[in-house]
Amino acid sequence: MATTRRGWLAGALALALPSTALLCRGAAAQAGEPQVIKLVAQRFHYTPAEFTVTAGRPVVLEFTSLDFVHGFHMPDLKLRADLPPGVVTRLRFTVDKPGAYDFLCDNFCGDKHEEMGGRMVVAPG
Ligand SMILES: [Cu+2]
Repeated sequence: MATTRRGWLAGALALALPSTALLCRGAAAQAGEPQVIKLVAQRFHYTPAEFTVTAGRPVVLEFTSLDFVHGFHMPDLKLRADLPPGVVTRLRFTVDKPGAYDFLCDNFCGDKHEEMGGRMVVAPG
């Protein structure tokens, strides 16, 4: 796990270093730092159900499930993960294209399972 994390950090740094031009743009100085979004999964919703990230910057979604192995699935980005309770599950990615990306629970979790979903908004960088 630690090796994977270091590998990912090295990759993020390798991507960030050539973009020194961005450092001249104030807030964009953090272009290589991940945007960490904490999400809680619980029958039958994600909290927050909607959140916003910035295009072109790494995103880390940190999930905690309170009650069930929910399934996070964002079809348009081909992202998915099982979310077992009791552990933090992380998904790392970068989205270059601004827009709205819906997500849902794809592990049947009960009578309102079909309502369990949300939306990630990607704002222009
Ligand atoms: Cu669910």
